[in-house]
Amino acid sequence: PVPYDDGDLAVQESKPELKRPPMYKVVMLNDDYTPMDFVVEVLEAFFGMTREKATRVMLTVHTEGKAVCGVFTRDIAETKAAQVNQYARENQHPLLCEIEVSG
Ligand code: TYC
Repeated sequence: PVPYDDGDLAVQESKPELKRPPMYKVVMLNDDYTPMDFVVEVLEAFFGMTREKATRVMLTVHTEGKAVCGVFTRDIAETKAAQVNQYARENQHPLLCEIEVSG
């Protein structure tokens, strides 16, 4: 509140001016068929991971069932997941990413 805020809801300064955009996790799912090398390639190409990081994330997905590839605004998360799913489909692999609200 500011000194001249009389509590009227119409006074803009009585509410926060800015809200952070909701963030979305891109989650990669395990399956029994996609080759490990292909998953590592995808994590490098679409999420900018080093070979070492991509290998760690791939193995986490493989052993835990899923792992977070990154956290983005909604548009970016949706685009990344769609790009991965399309690229996997084009290469006849069942690999899938999904998005979920973070926090
Ligand atoms: N489970 C797969 C295999 O044994 C490897 C794999 C890892 C698949 C991660 C998908 O997101 C994935 N070939």
